[in-house]
Amino acid sequence: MVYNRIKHILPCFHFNGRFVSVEELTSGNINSTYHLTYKNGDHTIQYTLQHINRFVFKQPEKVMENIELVTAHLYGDLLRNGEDPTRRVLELIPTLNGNSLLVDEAGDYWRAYKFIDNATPYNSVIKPRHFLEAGRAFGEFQRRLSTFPAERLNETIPDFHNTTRRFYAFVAAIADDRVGRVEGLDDEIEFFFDRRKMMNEIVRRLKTGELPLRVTHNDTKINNVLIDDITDKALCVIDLDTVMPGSSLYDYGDAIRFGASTAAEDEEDTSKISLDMEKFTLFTEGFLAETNGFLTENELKLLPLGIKVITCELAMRFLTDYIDGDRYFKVKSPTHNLVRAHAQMKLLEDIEAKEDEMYRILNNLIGR
Ligand code: ADP
Ligand code: GN1
Ligand code: MG
Repeated sequence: MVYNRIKHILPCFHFNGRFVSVEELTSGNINSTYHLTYKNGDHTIQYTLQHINRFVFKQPEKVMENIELVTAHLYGDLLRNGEDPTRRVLELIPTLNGNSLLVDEAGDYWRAYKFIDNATPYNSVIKPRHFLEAGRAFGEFQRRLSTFPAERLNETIPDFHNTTRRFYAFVAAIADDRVGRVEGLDDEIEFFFDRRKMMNEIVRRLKTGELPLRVTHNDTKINNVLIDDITDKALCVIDLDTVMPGSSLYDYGDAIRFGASTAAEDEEDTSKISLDMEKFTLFTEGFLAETNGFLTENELKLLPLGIKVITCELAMRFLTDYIDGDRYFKVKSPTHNLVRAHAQMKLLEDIEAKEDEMYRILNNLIGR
């Protein structure tokens, strides 16, 4: 029962009122999230309680430090610009000791936020307008954080989007073959070896300074934006665990990879998977509306490279985890990571085929 997993945690946070119910939210691949409902008289108050995955986040204190800094900056920036921060920024709930992080007796790490209600994190684009809004939201996130010094943030997962390092990890997993899954994967392995040079294209430009290091979200799936149920406008960017110094190309690219695909990230029937160019255009419009003023010319003109590199990176991460015995991503079956890898490989092939068209559309939008 879900309640039994969290009941020892509830008295440790400043939750207001009487506990009523808990529901597990299962959309994420890493942490466990619980939606809590409390009542104070007639007043209903909701929270999210999250159990932090220690295999992925080795130093949860550093993750929370980043989240505290970033949410405070976003809150201040909204106020400074005369905007109401209510429901626009994640709000941490402190523990009774006044910390943002709780360590329980088993050594597990927990944190809680105020739940933003009457808003939906979509797993796929149902109304096209939502994707334009998502583009705007992730662009706005970068714009507001462009005045935050990136060096003040901890690198909570070192080399998170260092695709070149990810390739080395992939090669090491093949060599280890921990669970005997490498046999029969020749085509998949060749697929990534063939793209080895392309994978280095963003890392190389970050090193030469051709692309700047920025404060980025690093996990820009559309379900990490809450859309207001009444106005259909983007309200708040959530899931701030991976906010770190990074490249704007990855944030832009990952959002398109996930949201502009015609099928789910783990679709088994790869014939259903392609890149929807209308959705690509919508997101790009929203993103540019917020970022055209401050992204450098290099960043703007290279945005589609982000889509290609991040899709390749994630496909390879899924295959690496499959070879490694499913230690990183939550899986629903022993082949789930392989299915995910195949889906992202198919999407990448379609992205490669549409590359020229993407640059053409982007250039038109930039020039408008
Ligand atoms: P994960 O890393 O597992 O994706 P998220 O932080 O995105 O974790 O949270 C998982 C889900 O919990 C989200 O998709 C959303 O449905 C819900 N959620 C998380 N925080 C909030 C919040 N403050 N308000 C409303 N819903 C939230
Ligand atoms: C993980 O937890 P979630 O679902 O938001 C992963 C991302 C991947 C994503 C793929 C910390 O994100 O990098 O792109 O799965 N997060 C981490 O769905 O590795
Ligand atoms: Mg999420």
